[in-house]
Amino acid sequence: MIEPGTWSAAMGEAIELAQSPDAPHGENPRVGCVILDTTGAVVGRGYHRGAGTPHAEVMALRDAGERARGATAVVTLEPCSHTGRTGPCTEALLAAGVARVVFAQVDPTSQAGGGAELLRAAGVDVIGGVRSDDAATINTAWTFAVRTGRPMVTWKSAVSLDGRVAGADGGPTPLTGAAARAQVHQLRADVDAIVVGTGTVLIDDPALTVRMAGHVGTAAPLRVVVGSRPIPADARVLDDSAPTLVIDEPDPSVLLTGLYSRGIRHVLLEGGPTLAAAFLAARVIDRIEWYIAPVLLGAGPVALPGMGSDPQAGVDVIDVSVVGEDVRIVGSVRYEGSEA
Ligand code: AOF
Ligand code: ZN
Repeated sequence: MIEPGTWSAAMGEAIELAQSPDAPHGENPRVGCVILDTTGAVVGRGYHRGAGTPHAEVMALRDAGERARGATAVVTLEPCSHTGRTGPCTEALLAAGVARVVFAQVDPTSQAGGGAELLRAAGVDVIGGVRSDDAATINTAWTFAVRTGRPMVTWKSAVSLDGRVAGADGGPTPLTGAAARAQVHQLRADVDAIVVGTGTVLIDDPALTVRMAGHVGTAAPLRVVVGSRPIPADARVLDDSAPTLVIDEPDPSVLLTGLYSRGIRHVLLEGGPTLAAAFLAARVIDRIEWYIAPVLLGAGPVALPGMGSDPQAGVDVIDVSVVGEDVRIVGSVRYEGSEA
């Protein structure tokens, strides 16, 4: 007899597996699975390594082999019921003779959802919603994106105490310290695309790559340069260290829908003020991760140029921390007149 508490602990292990260093963010969710025999012992473990590779359930079933018969599969996401790049996990679980499926997050996609009902109809004991909040945090951006049909957008900016992003000449001004810069590389490593305007490329010439000691190389984020101004052929963003998309698309919503169809689920908006204003006006900035540097510039462009209207967004603060000498604010954006 397996005590219900066993599922919570096993789900904890499945959640850990889902976040393995070589489990990428991106088009597919991160998913972990463990198989427990009738005594509650773990006899199989698996996790998903990205689009096109076997799902977590299949990996765990392979690991368990014959021991999966009569066993309990504990998985962070409802097993899929569809044939996508791989076959349905519901079928794999049934074929292996699994007696019970315990899952956390309901599959929010219309293509793959409904696995729980299918398994129940086939006589499997199915229990959903176990540690679903914990499991959902593994795939916040993916879940948001599949629900809305566009990637989640996190706006990163670094400003002086007086809200400016550059000095009087508008040229590149290093504002934040080394600790904040290191965090930004971690942030880049966690997204699928980094978006800047042509102005940022012309002024700052950023490489927009992940440069981080010990970074386990999942796919480098796509670099996206938006705007109509030509950029020089020797711009660092055009080097061969990561793929780059240069696109003249003035409507942020259209841009984002296009990125979604390329498998992008989380976008990091890194600049500059003109592009940020366009995204804010289109109400597509979802999160902010801002750094405030302890310097008073006194002159120079501010993070958002005048938008000709009252403020239209509030920020629900999730976290405030001191990073080296800088202050970091993480929050989710709430638009006036929108629900929730
Ligand atoms: C995963 N990994 O471990 C599970 C997933 O294109 P496919 O065939 O890889 O299917 C992707 C969908 O399958 C995904 O959006 C999700 O709804 C479901 N479950 N996906 O990538 C997994 N269990
Ligand atoms: Zn599946």
